[in-house]
Amino acid sequence: MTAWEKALEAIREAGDVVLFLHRRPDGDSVGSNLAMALALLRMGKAVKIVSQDPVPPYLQGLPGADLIRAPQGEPETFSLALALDCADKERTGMALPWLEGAKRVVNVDHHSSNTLFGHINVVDPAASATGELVYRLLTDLEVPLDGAMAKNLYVAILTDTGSFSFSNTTPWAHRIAAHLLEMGVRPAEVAEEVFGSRSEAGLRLWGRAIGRLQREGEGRLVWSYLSQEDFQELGVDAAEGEGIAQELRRLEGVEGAFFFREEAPGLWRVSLRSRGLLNVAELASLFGGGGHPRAAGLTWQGTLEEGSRKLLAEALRLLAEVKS
Ligand SMILES: [Mn+2]
Repeated sequence: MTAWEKALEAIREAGDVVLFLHRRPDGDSVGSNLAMALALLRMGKAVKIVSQDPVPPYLQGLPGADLIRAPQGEPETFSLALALDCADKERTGMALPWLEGAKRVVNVDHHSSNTLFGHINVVDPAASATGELVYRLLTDLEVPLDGAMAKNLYVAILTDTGSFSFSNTTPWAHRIAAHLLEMGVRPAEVAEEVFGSRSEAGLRLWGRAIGRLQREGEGRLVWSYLSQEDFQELGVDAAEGEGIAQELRRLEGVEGAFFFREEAPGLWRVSLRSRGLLNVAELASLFGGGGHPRAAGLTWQGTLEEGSRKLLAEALRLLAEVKS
């Protein structure tokens, strides 16, 4: 039996299932889990979704979002823990005891860095989003898709592919999206709901990061930062800083973009983005980080001055190697 068949069997057999949003949940995490939860309910199972962090406002309107609970009190025991879009089990945060207490753990994900922490692991890095894997699971489970499930799956794929613009956008992502539109998903409405509105404080936060951008290496590198003070003064949480590195990367003539976000005093989370020439996965690995060639991340402990200086120097060195 393949892992895929074992996963199908484990889902069919379980009477009660616990699902998990990963920390700082994104559209793929929320959409995949809600679609799966609604399908499991349809199959007559008891379902709970636990999440350490709240669902960000732009995803709170998704059908089924009211099923999501904080992992409070004694962890309950479930016959099946189904982890979706979690590269490692620690991504479940404070909900981890709920996963570890389950009789069986099925791990479904598309991150190539997945640690295969489940009893059954279905990891497909070729999938554009975990939502794509959930779509295929529901098809094989013969659960009739309804409009609510379709919308959740669409949001999962839409957000993880950067609105069908990232290099993970495959013919399959489009084929599935086409089917979801046939199920009644209205793309203009979904885009308006998910991307259409943002808080003034969030926009001002972006203004700060963009206002202080700096360029190096004849403009081929760009970087900026937000300190803890910035987030505190504007009263916004870290999620509002998502996407800034990607925005910086759009700047004309830029090969690499780096965005430093201070997570704790002197502890910086750094997002690295490349237009293709600079391998940011390689760059990040020099600092103990990792990721994909065009999108990677690392953690820097120390001053911003030293961190940015070292990162830019290594980036310039890698770029010089590419040229020669
Ligand atoms: Mn994902």
